[in-house]
Amino acid sequence: MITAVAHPNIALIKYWGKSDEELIIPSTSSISVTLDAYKTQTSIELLDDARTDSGTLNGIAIEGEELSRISGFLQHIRNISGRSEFARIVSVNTVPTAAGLASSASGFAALAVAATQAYGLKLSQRELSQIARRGSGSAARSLFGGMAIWNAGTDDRTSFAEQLQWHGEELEVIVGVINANRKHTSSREAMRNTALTSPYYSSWVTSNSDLVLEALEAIKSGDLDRLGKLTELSTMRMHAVMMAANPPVRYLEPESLQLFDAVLDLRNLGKKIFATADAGPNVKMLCSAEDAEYTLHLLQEEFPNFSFLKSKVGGPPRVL
Ligand code: 2P0
Repeated sequence: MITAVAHPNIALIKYWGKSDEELIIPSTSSISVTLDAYKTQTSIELLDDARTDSGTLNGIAIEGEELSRISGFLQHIRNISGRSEFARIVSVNTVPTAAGLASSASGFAALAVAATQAYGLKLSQRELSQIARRGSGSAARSLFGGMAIWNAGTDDRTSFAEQLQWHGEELEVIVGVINANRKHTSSREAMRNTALTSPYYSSWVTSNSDLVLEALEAIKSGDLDRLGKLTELSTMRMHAVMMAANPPVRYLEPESLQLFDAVLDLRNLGKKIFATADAGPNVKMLCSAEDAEYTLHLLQEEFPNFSFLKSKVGGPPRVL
């Protein structure tokens, strides 16, 4: 039995839309930071006599569409390894599932690490990220600690994630949980709908690609102010393109916008803090470690009904 632990990541420059749904090739590159908080721990055991894959997630049997997705992912690994045993997996996810807190990123990153090892594959980080990508796009980025870029590429070989070196001050992330319920529309479905129906989709693709290049420069020069503002820009553009889809997709709630406003107020007080939100209402705030404790305290006072959690930047997955 092999057990691996992986962490979620939050997108600074977002991934939203695919150019190839089957291979999960995104229409733009994206950049993320891995969180230390939350984690997924997944164990896998290959069974000589099983006739299907099976498993549990947080103690509940994995069935239906979720099982087909996981089994399809394991089949891809079996095809590469030339082995045929089915597997049993036991996964415990401490990230609230499907609430826009990147549970599928840590989930498929942990499974990719555990399963490739169980099936005896020896892979480079790049190859591992290509495999994780096939489970869930954002999982490719969770194979790295700190910051990572997922290069969009155009095919299976050229679409992979790699490490980025941050040269600035120490960072932390504050997560503001407004609502940890399962989201109304999966990211996969929402991004498909956006690509097919949003009149702004092609502008999103070209403008977000420009933001990736600018963010790479900001990361290289350790410029938190620039990186944070680019993060907010990519966030708002992503939510705008999906709100213009038909039917519209809206993950942000009024409370999410209250937090965005509060972050702006904190910046006006001189604090280095920047807000982002993914496919859910919860708001993640990238901030300088120096300002984290104080800003967390102010946010907790202003919003006693939300729960806040402060996280350091996380490391790569590890095998236990
Ligand atoms: C991201 N999100 O860059 C963006 C921002 C949500 C908003 O990646 O279809 O679960 O499995 O590739 O990775 C969420 O989508 O989608 C996501 P699939 P995934 O983090």
